[in-house]
Amino acid sequence: MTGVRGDADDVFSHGYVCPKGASLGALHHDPDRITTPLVKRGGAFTEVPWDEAFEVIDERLTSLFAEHGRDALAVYAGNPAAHNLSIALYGRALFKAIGTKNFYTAGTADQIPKHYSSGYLFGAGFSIPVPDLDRTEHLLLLGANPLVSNGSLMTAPDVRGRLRNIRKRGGKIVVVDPRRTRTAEVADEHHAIRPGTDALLLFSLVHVLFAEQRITLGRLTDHVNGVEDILALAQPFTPEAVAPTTGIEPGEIRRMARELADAPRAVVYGRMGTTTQSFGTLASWLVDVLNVLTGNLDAEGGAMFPLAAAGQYNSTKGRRRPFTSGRWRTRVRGLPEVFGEVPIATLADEILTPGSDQVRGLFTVAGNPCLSAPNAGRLSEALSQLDFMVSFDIYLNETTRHADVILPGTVPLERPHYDLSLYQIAVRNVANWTPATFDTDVPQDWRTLLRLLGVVNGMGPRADVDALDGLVADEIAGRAGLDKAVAGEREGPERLLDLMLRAGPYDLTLAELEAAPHGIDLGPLTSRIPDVLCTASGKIELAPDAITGDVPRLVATLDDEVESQLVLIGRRQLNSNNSWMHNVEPLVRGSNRCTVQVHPDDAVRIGLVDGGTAVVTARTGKIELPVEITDVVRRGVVSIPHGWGHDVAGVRTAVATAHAGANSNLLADDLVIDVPSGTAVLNGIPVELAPA
Ligand SMILES: Nc1nc2c(c(=O)[nH]1)N[C@H]1C(S)=C(S)[C@@H](COP(=O)(O)OP(=O)(O)OC[C@H]3O[C@@H](n4cnc5c(=O)[nH]c(N)nc54)[C@H](O)[C@@H]3O)O[C@H]1N2
Ligand SMILES: Nc1nc2c(c(=O)[nH]1)N[C@H]1C(S)=C(S)[C@@H](COP(=O)(O)OP(=O)(O)OC[C@H]3O[C@@H](n4cnc5c(=O)[nH]c(N)nc54)[C@H](O)[C@@H]3O)O[C@H]1N2
Ligand SMILES: [Mo]
Repeated sequence: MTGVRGDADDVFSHGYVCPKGASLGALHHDPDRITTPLVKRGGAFTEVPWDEAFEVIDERLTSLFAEHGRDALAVYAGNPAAHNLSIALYGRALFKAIGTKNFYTAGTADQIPKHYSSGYLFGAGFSIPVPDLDRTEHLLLLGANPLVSNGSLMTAPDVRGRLRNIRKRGGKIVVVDPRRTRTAEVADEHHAIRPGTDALLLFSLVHVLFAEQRITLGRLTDHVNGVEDILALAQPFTPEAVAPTTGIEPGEIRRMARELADAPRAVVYGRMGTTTQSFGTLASWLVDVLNVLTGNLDAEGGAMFPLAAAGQYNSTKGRRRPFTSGRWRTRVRGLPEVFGEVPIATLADEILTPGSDQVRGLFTVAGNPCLSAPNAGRLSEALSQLDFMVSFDIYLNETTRHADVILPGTVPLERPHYDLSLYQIAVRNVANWTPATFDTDVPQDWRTLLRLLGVVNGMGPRADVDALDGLVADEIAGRAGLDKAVAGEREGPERLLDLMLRAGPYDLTLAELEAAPHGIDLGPLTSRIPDVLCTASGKIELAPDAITGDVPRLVATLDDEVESQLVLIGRRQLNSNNSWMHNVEPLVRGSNRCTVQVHPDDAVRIGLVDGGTAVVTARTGKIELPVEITDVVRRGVVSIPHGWGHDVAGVRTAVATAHAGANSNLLADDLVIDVPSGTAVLNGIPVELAPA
């Protein structure tokens, strides 16, 4: 292996590659990676053959189910699970077979409010309109830092180039963020909003549009219900009313609204900073309310619905069930299911609170909630009390150290790749298949997952994986009205993807993708309304009760005294990917450091010095870390990146441990959530700072 480079001929990236992509080789060769199953005996892990690992799992899971039922096993699927074809396809089958109500994912510490609002507005949780970056002339971006994150719920390689082109076309970029991020630095305008107040700002923009008669539904006119309701709901949110809380002047708010309305092609886009905050659902919803009211939804240069080549619910033929949530609730806190997932903010409650249906076992799949979930200290304590835990992962880390069995997964270069989820939110319709680069002794992930499926289906530790694979393929083929035989000799995810491509809107086959190693360009985004809508009415439901029911909670914040309390926000780093790439040496050099950024005025008041150490305290915990004094953060706001805090006992990540940092999620409060969706609030956490 000599190196990883971008592919200049790629139809989408044109050769752009981020530092983490460039480090896939180093990840592949990481000596700390787990490649043999580990079983914990007498408190220590030993390497065992695969058969033995499955025997242990079979014995322990079978008795757990027999004694306590299926809900006693919780599942947590992390972020990499969403970008792994085997896990996306076979994980789904496995989780369904487990049949637990306690299904958790990283999504409830991330984007679930957007699925929730899209679900109710457009009828499907994955009908998320994305900014048509390549044609827009006005981008209002809130709580996102695509220059570092490379775009999220907006798949767009080389965001920097695409944003530069907006300005070259004479367009404008406006960033709303409590931090002056890299994205803010390349924008025309930056508004340092007070954390957690975006819904107020967005509602005020709506208010101004109505007050100044700037609503233009255009071709959406016949496809929208509820516009009158929005007019009524927006009444309290005058620019004057929201200015003290948001920290943005009324004149500025009016100007922002006018420029948004006047731009020929404009789009509002919000991400992490708007979802993982107290009003995540309302902010996510209002982003699209603005896109609708300005006539920019489903229009070129506005917010458009991608048409992916495979696996997209809103382009499935036949009957589509409108989105709903809250079909079940969690036992302890009564939090709603969304998308079949329940909030990670309450997993510790379910483990630690005695009673029937108590969670006693856990299966983690490519997740590290001991660093990524709120009140991570309590969660870690809870995991140590489980009867049984299995992790499917590539490292022995902060979370998997609690497991009884760790099953190793492949790393990206050892498996083929087609990103089912990212293409559903891409700024251009493309399809690209990447075969595996290396052979490996680690079984392909789908084989491991099917073996687990055999265990949970009571077929023992040596189920016939190929027979199970045939059944999964039958189901996918059946749903698409195909016979699995059309996929020929293929097996595993290749067969499933081939079937899904054939059933998709472009009638592609995997063979066609294989013949196009640089990808297939399916063209710019196109208008999809009304076909894309899956609501019962067949229209956009602009003011559904499931969302507007939370407006009174927002109205109440208008009377809040603007507090002088410091609040904590996060910070993504170019060389990090959440928690797990810190064991890759080239990525933890230099600027990639876990510091608390403090505004100079706050530093003086508190008595902090640059390079000194601060103690940061919140309701749930306390951490110590180096101080970085900088005016990139707003006064009253401090920023700490998440995914650090590797200095715990029993991990096998030498590089990460040597660059440990502190775990910011010891400070995030599990009791503070976005109410409609139950999503964790990871931004705007009240904290105290003091010199160490
Ligand atoms: N305070 C704060 N907290 C946050 C966030 C924040 O901004 N601030 N961001 C949130 C967001 S957006 C997310 S998505 C979550 C992420 O939350 P998680 O998904 O829980 O955390 P990751 O750090 O992505 O952990 C990924 C795990 O998968 C393993 N892994 C990596 N690659 C593979 C693979 O190919 N196969 C297998 N089997 N395992 C693999 C890693 O070893 C690691 O254990 O964190 C959330 N937490
Ligand atoms: N390099 C790198 N890239 C990544 C990741 C990574 O860890 N590292 N993680 C990946 C993952 S899992 C995800 S989900 C995406 C996330 O992608 P993004 O959402 O684009 O990335 P973030 O840096 O989390 O951006 C959130 C921004 O919100 C701001 N913010 C905080 N609170 C508020 C608020 O109340 N209001 C407003 N308006 N802004 C606020 C923060 O200052 C921050 O700039 O990135 C992905 N890409
Ligand atoms: Mo994420």
